[in-house]
Amino acid sequence: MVHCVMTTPSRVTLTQHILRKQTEHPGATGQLSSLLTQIGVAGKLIQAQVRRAGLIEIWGATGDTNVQGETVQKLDRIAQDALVDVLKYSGAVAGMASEEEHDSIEVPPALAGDYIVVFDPLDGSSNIDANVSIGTIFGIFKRKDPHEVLRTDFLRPGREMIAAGYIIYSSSTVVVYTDGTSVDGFTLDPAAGEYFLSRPNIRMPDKTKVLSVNECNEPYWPKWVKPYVETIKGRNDHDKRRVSSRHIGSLVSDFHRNLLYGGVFLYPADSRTNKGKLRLLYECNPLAFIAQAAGGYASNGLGPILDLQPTALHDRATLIIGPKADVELAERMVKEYA
Ligand code: P6P
Repeated sequence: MVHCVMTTPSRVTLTQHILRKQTEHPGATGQLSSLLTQIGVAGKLIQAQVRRAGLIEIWGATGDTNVQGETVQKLDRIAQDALVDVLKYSGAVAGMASEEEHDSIEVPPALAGDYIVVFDPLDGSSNIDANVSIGTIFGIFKRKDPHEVLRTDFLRPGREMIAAGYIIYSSSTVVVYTDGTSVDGFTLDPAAGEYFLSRPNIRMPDKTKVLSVNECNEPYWPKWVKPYVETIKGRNDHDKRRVSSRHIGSLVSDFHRNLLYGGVFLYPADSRTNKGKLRLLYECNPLAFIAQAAGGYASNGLGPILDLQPTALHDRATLIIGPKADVELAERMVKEYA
């Protein structure tokens, strides 16, 4: 009796999934697979520290400030160092840009590979001391020139990304990534030390059930925001609440919930800065790439986030991200209230 081998294991690991995706690209060298797998390793290293934040005195700020002028939390530095080390020695990366570094980081040519990685090592880190879920956000580009890392390797529209994802450190550690075709979620089994496929082919619901915005910024909002928020809230009637407000101030967590349940997140530019707060390269673009692959949409109010041409590594942008119809509604209201 010949036993046929199951074509799909009962529990698909992150690495198995990545390798299966690789078979869809006959010319693939395996570098992207290695890179994505190594990002998963970095996630394990970071979550091991996040899990112990209050226990090994790494809570609280280092007293330093980063290029954004924000207080650097000790976990920020741990996350930054873990990612840089893992990516530098992955054999797949030529250069990287991080929220925590003023300039891009070039990998020594002897170690360099074909890819460019942009990342926020620990988004939401102002919430660390309150034990609110935080996360790593990353985007991956193919390098432009095989012989040198160019400024334009980083300053390019997000649409040129070939993969993007995030890792959330919460009740469990979850990796969500896309190669632009499907968006897939993996949960770390701490007992096995391995990520297993937990949410294959995530699709963003078309209907908005959640609204995520910091309403205390209302005094600084452009004219279109208040009527937009009221329009969304106005869908609730006497006996049925169709939309709930959920905003925990950790972009990656707010986005993950909205991706699964159907929700709009917005952080508009405000009159204090005339710029948005969120960073284009390593916050807005990766999440916009994921939203698009899941059937959603992300805009700066005037057009797709993914079409924006960055002028500097730490550019900021207005972000409206969620079900396509309600992001497009925001774009119409921006025009109407201009
Ligand atoms: P505000 C966290 O510091 C962060 O960068 C995002 O994760 C989050 O969405 C945003 O800032 C919250 O900003 O101004 O509402 O506190």
